[in-house]
Amino acid sequence: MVKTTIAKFSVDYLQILNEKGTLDKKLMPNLTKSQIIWMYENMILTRVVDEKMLSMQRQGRIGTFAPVKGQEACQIGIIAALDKKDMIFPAFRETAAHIAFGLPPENLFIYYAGDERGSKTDKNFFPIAIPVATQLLHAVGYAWGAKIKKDNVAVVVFFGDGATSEGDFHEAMNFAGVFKLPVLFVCQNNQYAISVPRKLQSASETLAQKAIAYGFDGIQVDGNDVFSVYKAANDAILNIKKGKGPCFIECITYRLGDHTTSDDASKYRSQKELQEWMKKDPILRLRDFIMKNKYLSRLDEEKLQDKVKLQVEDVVKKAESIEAPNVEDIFKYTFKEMPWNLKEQLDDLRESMKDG
Ligand SMILES: Cc1ncc(C[n+]2csc(CCOP(=O)(O)OP(=O)(O)O)c2C)c(N)n1
Repeated sequence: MVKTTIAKFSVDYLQILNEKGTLDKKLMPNLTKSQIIWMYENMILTRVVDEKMLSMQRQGRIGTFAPVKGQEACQIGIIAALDKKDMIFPAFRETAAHIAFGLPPENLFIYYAGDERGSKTDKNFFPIAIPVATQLLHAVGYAWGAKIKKDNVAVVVFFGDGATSEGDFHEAMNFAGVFKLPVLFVCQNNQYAISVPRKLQSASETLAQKAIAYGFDGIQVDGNDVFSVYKAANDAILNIKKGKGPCFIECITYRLGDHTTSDDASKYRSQKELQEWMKKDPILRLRDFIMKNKYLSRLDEEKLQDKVKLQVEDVVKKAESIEAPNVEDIFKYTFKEMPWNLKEQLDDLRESMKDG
């Protein structure tokens, strides 16, 4: 009998600015002061939008909403490494990615108020995907098309730790690996899929290692350190654009808020655990770095916070001032030709609206 090791694998973990504020200068990517301030501004803008959404949901002005608090660095670090020609496939918690990629923030308020027009954009950003992991197949299909057309773009797909248990995830990873597709898989491991903790999601030591089984690289990064996320994304995007195939980034992070506005995370997470992660808040970490390096004075930073708050008030005004959508839209866009039963219901609706 012959027994030899035919393959060995390892998974790297990347952290550049740690929770104590110590910077690993050797690993620090080349970022200008204005790029770092751009990251910070987008992070605080996202935080204010998130808080506003929560209060508006409680007032009945928008519907169910999934807060992103705590995950801003995972998304903004990725977006910072992209080009406008690249294509993004979000899940339902990608508020930071939406804002940083330059989509109007008011679209989010419009969408969450139940108006599909909030999904319309001329940017390369797919509509929000509520069914878990479906967007991975859309992304891979798009990437396959891009490869056939020889478009030099990267396709980025965001998803959570829970999505890695879906068949769609494995099918997407397999096709991406086999056809060496230009896809960056961004798994935001925020430790929970609603109430299911990460350790019950998968027996794998890391989620990043799942990429290895499909024939490409996976790396784990500190998802609350925007510099680590940016560096991993930038390296991956360079390789993707050289035609080297897909990459998987597992961002270790934490959802500081509830799963959605219909959830109460205190039922399944301890206050102590939450407090520990609050200390690792990605915004606090970047703010400390910015202040320590005197990129902004205390006054400039306060002014920036005020500017962002006013901006969000304007955004909400804009979102709430658009004309209501046509009720008849409910009946359109699902079938090429409207079936008889929908036609009947549409006629009933028209009649009832005539009555007043
Ligand atoms: C196919 C499908 N199954 C179940 C659900 C209900 N659901 C919504 S979010 C969620 C958990 C998702 O967890 P994860 O992928 O880790 O993302 P996170 O919510 O943590 O961002 C579930 C089960 C759904 N939306 N789609």
